[in-house]
Amino acid sequence: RKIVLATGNQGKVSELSQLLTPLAVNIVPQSEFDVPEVPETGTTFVENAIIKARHAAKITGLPAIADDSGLAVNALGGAPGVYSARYAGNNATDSDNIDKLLGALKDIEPAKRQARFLCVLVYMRSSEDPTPIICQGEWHGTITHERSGDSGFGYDPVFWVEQKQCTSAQLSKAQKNALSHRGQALQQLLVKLSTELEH
Ligand code: ITT
Repeated sequence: RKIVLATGNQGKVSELSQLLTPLAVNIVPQSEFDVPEVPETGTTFVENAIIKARHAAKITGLPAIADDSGLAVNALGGAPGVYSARYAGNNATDSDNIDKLLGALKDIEPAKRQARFLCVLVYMRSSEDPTPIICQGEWHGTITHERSGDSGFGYDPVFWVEQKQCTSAQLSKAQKNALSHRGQALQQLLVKLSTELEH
């Protein structure tokens, strides 16, 4: 049995693959198929995850899992939110986005730099699935003034994890998955999928 992982983000593929190994299915990254990018026109993580999962399921004819996620910063009224990947523009790199974020928070004192990562995972059995499985996770932290660490992806180098006294880019993949928004959503999805795939 095969499920396509509907993401073009290698950081997500790496984290998701690690936790999905217990499932008795073959998780195939979207890069192994010809899946063109689809415009993420939704205004919520749920809408965008459904758009991506439906698109991949339609093109491959396989069930699909998609991840829509982002960073919501309190002092910025929840921005960049669903626009996290394109915060500094359409072709922005992770580093451009971090520069923009640190600039926007330049004058914000340490006690007011709270943020959270959000993740929605969607599983669609087919492109027409009327009851997709939807799981969510949330991870609280604060935004540092400088980058530290080189693991992970996206905003990890500036996301301070109080419990570990380091940024999320200084955690191993397993440590990050045990705490993160994506890890939490994935734990829930794993429970639901393992029951469903037994039948
Ligand atoms: P796909 O749509 O192909 O999955 P994407 O990177 O465009 O890849 P999103 O639209 O969901 O995905 O954007 C998510 C962005 O949020 C991502 O590019 C990072 O900048 C940020 N982000 C999400 N999860 C993160 C994490 O665990 N660590 C750091 N940054 C994260």
